[in-house]
Amino acid sequence: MHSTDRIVVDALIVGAGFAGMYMLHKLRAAGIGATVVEAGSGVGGTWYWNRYPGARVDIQSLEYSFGFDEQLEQDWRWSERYAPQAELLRYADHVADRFDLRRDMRFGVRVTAAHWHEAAQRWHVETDVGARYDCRYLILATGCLSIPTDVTFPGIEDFQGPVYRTSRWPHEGVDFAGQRVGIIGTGSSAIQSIPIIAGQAEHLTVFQRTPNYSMPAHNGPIPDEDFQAWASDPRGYRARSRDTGGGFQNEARPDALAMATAPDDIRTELERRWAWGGFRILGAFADSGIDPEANRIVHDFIAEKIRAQVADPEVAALLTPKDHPFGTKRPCVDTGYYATFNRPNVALVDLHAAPITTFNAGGIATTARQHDFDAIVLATGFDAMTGAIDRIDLRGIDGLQIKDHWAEGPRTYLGLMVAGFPNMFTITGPGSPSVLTNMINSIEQHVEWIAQCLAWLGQRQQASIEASAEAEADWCRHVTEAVTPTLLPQANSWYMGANVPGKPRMFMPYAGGLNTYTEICRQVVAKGYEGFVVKNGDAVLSDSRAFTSHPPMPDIPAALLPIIIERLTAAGLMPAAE
Ligand code: N01
Repeated sequence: MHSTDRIVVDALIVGAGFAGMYMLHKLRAAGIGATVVEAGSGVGGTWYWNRYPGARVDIQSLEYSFGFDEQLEQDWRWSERYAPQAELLRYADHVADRFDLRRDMRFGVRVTAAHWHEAAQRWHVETDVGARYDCRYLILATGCLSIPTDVTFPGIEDFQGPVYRTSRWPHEGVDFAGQRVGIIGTGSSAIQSIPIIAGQAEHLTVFQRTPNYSMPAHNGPIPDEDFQAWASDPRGYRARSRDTGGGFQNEARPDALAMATAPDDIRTELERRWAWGGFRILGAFADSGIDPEANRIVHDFIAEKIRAQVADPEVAALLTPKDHPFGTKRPCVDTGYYATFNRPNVALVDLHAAPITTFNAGGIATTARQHDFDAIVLATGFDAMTGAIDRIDLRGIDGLQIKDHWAEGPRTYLGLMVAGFPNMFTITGPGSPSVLTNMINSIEQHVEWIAQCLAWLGQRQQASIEASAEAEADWCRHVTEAVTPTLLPQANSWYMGANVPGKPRMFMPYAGGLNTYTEICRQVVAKGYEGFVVKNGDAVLSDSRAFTSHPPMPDIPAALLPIIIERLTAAGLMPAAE
């Protein structure tokens, strides 16, 4: 590698989604030169790629938007409670224009390799278009759900019609009018697109392996009361959103237990939340995420709602989740999903009863029969959280490869840095609350932390920072501690890496909540970047290896303590009682 033909920048940001956009804005404000490289031809990340019919946000738009600029917040008006993809992309474009971000962005550029050069204390970065960069800081804003899984099927190349992936949807759109369409998958992408495709196509066949829980969005214009709650005090509203576990307002009740509530009161509460829509039902009872019996109560309520929406009891039974507790896979939010199965032009195929054997020229053969199609849609998910990072040939100190460092699952400190990879930051990386939260609030918190850190390093003669191996190990243990008391590890979810064959099983996001996490990050800084080693060449400026900023034990209702203690003990995270 010849460093002379490299483009020299202070910071290279990979990805022009909301994370990369705000990171660039923030670094500019701090006087740090930054360039963004982006594989797509425009900004927007998730909302650039996922253009499938029905794609929309499932956190209320009032909360799923940037809060860093008061005027931006005042000037932008969302048309609907849950904005559709096209509007979210317009918003991303608007932000890029408003802050003149594109002049430091390079589109159609995918990073292929990044190697740390210890002597120079810099990253050398290669791209698929030949451009090479030499940067002090490498910031991976590559997204948690940006790389589709490699799912394929025998004979797929023999199918004579088009095969679309929801996450790589043609920009010109697809017209399914008069067509027989098959869709594989029943996750959020499928659940959003199925009602729309069913309305266009002559016939739609849904291939389902695992049914998911879905709650109604009740989408429409933003209700006056919601808008007023926001407009009367946008700053306070945002602060309240960020001061929650999920980064959005959910009326969570940490003291309310389904197991201690009378059945009529449970129903009243669940009905009220179902009528409100979206994720609100998740906040109803503190024990539903921990106690299987409490979870069953919510499950039974949703199962009843599915039966009420689906005319055929057999189809309703097939659509009802059986293999995982409510909330342990990411629940979906839909508009008319279950009722779509009442349409005469929609059929549901249970892949457990009749698995796919092969694709062929006409369509898809299962063990039961042949299904002929004009087009097939794969809504088969993502190599979540690590996929985009794993695909870069990333090498840290002494050539340490990220895929070796992560051979048993992704290890990070705070989801922000990786031991052995100095000056490399991940925005909403594994080990941070990320996908368990309102992403935009998590992104803002990470970007602000990183910008503050780089400004701090700049004041120390451009020092380098690296997570210590001890702090990383400690943080990984804490990530496990945070999730072990819950039911979350019980599902074969993409949170666990379970949807990618061969991927190590490890619960990747931090389940301790965004508010708790934000406070931990604040304390780490207040203690002089504890857990990080800060160097200038060979001179060590600070070296506080341990991570001690553990959050205090949350106030847990006493009734839940036995289950929590049992799980922590079984996982070896707590000594067994004598
Ligand atoms: O992917 P998924 P997604 N044969 O992994 C099935 C976010 N998101 O793109 O569960 C047959 O959830 C698979 O079946 P199974 C959100 O965080 C948000 O829908 O493995 N089926 C499953 O049904 C979401 O959770 C929004 O048995 C196969 C489906 O494909 C995340 O993205 C919208 C198969 C994949 O579901 C991922 O959602 C969309 C095979 N070989 C997405 N392989 C918003 O609303 C996989 N499947 C903001």
